[in-house]
Amino acid sequence: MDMNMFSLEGKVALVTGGSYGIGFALASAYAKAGATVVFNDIKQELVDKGIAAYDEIGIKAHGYVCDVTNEEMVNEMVAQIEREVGVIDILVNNAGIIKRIPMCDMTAAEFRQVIDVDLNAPFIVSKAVIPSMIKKGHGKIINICSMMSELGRETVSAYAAAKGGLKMLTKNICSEYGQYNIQCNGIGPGYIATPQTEPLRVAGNPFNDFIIAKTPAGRWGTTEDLTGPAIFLASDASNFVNGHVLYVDGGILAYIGKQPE
Ligand code: NAP
Ligand code: GCO
Repeated sequence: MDMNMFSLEGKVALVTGGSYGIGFALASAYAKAGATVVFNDIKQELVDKGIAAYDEIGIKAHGYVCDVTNEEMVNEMVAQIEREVGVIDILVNNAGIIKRIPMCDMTAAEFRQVIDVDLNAPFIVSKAVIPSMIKKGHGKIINICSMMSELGRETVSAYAAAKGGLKMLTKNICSEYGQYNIQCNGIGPGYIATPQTEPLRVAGNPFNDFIIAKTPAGRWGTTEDLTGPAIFLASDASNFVNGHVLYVDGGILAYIGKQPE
C-alpha cells in the first residue's frame, strides 16, 4: 500500500472558523500533511490570533475575515483565496454555533440564527467552491456534523435540526457532484473538549459525568482524535468514499448506556 495516498502535498485547504478549537486542530493537521492552510473567522482580532497560533507551531496560514452566513462575503473571500493562494481542493465546513435553550423558551430568531450558521453557511460556502473544483477535476468537502445529526437531547433543538440537515446536505452534495470527482463526507465528532463544550465540562456539572459514562472510551474526546479521520477524508485514500458520515465518538452511538447501579 502506498502511504503517499494520505499526503496533502500541493493541496489548498479552507477550514471555516479555523482560528481555534476543532477547526484549528484540523487545519494544523492538514498543514503537517503538506497542505497550504486557509481559514476565516468573523472578526479581524480572531483572525490575527489564529495566524499567531499557527505561527507558533511553525505553520504559515492564510487568514480572512468573513462571516460564513453572508453569501456576498463568502463569494468575495473564495475569489480572493483563488487569486492569492490557489483553487481550494479541500473545504471543511467547521464554523458552528450552539444555543442551549429549552425549545419552548427559544425565539424563532434564535432558532434561525443557529440554522443560518450551522446549515445555511455550509450550503453557501460549498456552492462557492464547487464550480472551481469541477473545473479542476476534483474536490473534497468535509462537513462537521455532530452526535446531534443522529440524536436529540433537551435544549438543543435548533442545533440538532441543523446538524441533521447537514448530514443530508452531505449526502446530497455527494449525489449531485460525485460525477465530477467531488467527494463530500461528514465527520460526526462525539463530545470533544473545546470552548464550545466548556460550560458542560465545569466541575459539578452532572452532564460531565453523564458524557463520560455514555462514552465507551470513558473520556471526552480531544481535537487530536479528529485529525486522522479528517486527513483520510481529505486525501486520495478516500477517493471512493462519498456521502458518508464518519462518527468519531469513542463509541457513543454504538452504546445503549450504563445500567443504573
Ligand atoms: P468553537 O470552539 O465554538 O469554534 C467554532 C468556530 O466557528 C469559532 O472560531 C467561531 O468564531 C467560528 N464561527 C462561528 N460563527 C461563525 C460565522 N458566522 N462565520 C465564521 N466563523 C464563525 O467550536 P468547536 O467545538 O471547535 O466546534 C467546531 C465545529 O464542530 C462546529 O460546527 C461544532 O458544531 C462542531 N462540533 C463540536 C463538537 C464538540 O464537542 N466540541 C462536537 C460535534 C460537533 P467566533 O469565536 O468568532 O464565534
Ligand atoms: C451539547 C453539545 C453537543 C456537542 C456535539 C456532540 O450541548 O449537547 O454541545 O451538541 O457539542 O455537537 O457531537
